[in-house]
Amino acid sequence: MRMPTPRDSARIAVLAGGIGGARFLRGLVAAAPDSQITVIGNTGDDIWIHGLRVCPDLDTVMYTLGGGISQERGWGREDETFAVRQELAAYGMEPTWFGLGDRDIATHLVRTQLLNAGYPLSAVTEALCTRWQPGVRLLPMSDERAETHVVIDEADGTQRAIHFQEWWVRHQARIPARSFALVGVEDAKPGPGVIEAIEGADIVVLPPSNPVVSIGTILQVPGIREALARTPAPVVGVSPIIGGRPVRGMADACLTAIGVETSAAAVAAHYGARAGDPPGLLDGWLVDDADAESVPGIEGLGIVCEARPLLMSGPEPTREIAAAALALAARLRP
Ligand code: FO1
Repeated sequence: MRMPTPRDSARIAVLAGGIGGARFLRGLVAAAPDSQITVIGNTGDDIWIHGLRVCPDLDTVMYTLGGGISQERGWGREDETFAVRQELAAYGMEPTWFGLGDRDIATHLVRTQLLNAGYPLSAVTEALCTRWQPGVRLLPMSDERAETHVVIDEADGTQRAIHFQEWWVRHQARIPARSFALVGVEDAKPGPGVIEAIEGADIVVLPPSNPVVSIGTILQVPGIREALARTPAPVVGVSPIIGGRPVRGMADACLTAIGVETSAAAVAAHYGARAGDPPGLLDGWLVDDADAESVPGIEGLGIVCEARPLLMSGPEPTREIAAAALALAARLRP
């Protein structure tokens, strides 16, 4: 069944993280080809590696929508080689646990040179997207540096903060996270165009990205949560949790760390209802059929909720999920 797509060129704002968010965006572009989609990308995962500035979530969106992504990994480039990584390891250059592909390094060299020349990350991202033509406007959540760190317990009982990438990649999120800290966020401002994109949107979508270290990170940038509360656009979210488990990634480890149960209903409650007191984020929420029994409870929070298949098992199912999110937003439009 083909869902209705917005006739006019709707302005859609999407807060997106890495792999799940990028995959959803591919479906959204297909579901609303005439819309103007602005992606507010998470930069809390960003890291300096071997003197290069790496922006994993911005690159995953850019490569995925621009056709350069490694389908197998979900990050980095297709047809990739890792000769430089092997040479760095031969020199004993740490970190060896974070692998930069040879093609991917070109992106980081361009980004690092432009940043060193004084261009803000937003301008650099726009320049990189000129090559990739992702078909959306990709805006960093902030031009200022704010990196996610993870507080973990040391063997001797003390606590230490490590960079998110070390926790995520080196330790595969297996060390329990005590808390997350977005270092520097208090001095960060929303990037150029971010507030305007949210306030001027016809629809705002929270895709099935990690609610803690992707969407949660974006929400910590001063001003963004307030803009979401002000926008006249309906805010619709897509659950990243199906049947009590994250579809991909380690969102469960992140949710546990902040005391939120790993369920579609708990994430909806965590985001909160815009109609709630205090007001939260959501007007609408999509859950998978596996979680259909939680629909009444979520509606009881003041969030309009629908159950449908949410597994992004290919381009067509993903387009249908995105179309369902737009249809739910159309139902909610004031
Ligand atoms: N993930 C890994 O599991 N191992 C890696 O060596 C790795 C390298 C890497 C390089 C560039 C990049 O953009 C992403 C990379 N990632 C790697 C994925 C990255 O940790 C995640 O994409 C996000 O940070 C989480 O969404």
